[in-house]
Amino acid sequence: MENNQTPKKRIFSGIQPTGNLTLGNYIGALRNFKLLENEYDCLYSIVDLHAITVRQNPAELRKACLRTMAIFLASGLDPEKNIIYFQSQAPQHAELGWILDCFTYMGELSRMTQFKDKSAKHADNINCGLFAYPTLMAADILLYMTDLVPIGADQKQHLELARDLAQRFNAIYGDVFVVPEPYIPKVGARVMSLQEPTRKMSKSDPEDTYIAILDKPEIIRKKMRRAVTDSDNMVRFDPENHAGISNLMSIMSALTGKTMDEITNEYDGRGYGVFKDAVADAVISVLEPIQKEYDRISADKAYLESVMVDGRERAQSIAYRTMLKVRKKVGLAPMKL
Ligand code: ATP
Ligand code: LTN
Repeated sequence: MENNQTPKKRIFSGIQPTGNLTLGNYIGALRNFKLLENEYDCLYSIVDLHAITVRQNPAELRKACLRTMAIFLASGLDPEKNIIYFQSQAPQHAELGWILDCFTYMGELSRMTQFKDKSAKHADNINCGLFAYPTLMAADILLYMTDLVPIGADQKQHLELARDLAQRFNAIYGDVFVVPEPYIPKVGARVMSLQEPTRKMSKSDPEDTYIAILDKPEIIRKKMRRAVTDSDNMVRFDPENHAGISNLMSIMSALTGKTMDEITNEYDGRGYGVFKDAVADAVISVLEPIQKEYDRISADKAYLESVMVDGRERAQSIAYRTMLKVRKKVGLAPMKL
């Protein structure tokens, strides 16, 4: 880089390798990653340490890790422009996570909506990792001196904690961490479940509630047709009172760029069947090319491995420098006397 250029801002985001990535993950996160790669210095992590906060089948998790990496690449992310890597392969995440735990109050973590939701869902396994999930997420972000964090609206509360922790740490030890800002898309920040449209679409919910990025066209059409809507056939955007149809409109708008008014003008009065088919067409035309790339990339193990090794080396070299600073500030035993 030439001296007269200001350095690019840094972006960090993570996706858990749990189950099948959904249309929600694509619209709320992945496709925005691609839009940012030229303007920013980006790290995108597959956060497998976060995934084990709920019980996982080891063989499934291993597969899901590789599948997620292949989907990142298939959706167009360039592994040279972006650092794409597995969280657990840069051990500094766990190290900083622990240190930040020592600066986080129980009360702060108890208020987290995701913790409340997930402990209700997994009542037999409310473990300390699930509770401390947000401090590990803060560590992910702060390790890389991140300026901006692209996330869906559901992660805003966690990002607030990362900001609070950065500020708290800096107030004690001087300027160590960059205080990160959220970067939430205007449309599609919260794609809702097809069956319970007042809840977010989530890859750990039952199959029929979400569209997976790898779902074949006939499955997408079937799931769309079964999506919950009202019984009056009106196509109007009113998420409070008509969550189902509004969700389908948001998906349509996010994928085609049409405004809600344009969608209403085009489809109102023509019946939900027609509209649902049109939404299915829009989804299929975005996902089909990604699926083709996915098939190609996931068959090329040598390529996947080279991305994995390169990603972790680049991530570790940044993380290592941050940890030297943090260790020194906190007063941990020096590596050299
Ligand atoms: P899980 O259901 O397994 O907890 P998830 O589907 O919420 O997972 P994550 O890996 O936690 O997926 O999220 C990855 C990214 O995708 C995050 O930035 C998150 O905000 C975004 N995201 C997840 N679900 C949606 C959704 N329904 N709409 C928009 N963005 C979403
Ligand atoms: N908690 C996020 C995934 C995640 C993340 C991150 C996102 C883990 N670490 C750092 C942004 C930045 C989720 O559940 N969606």
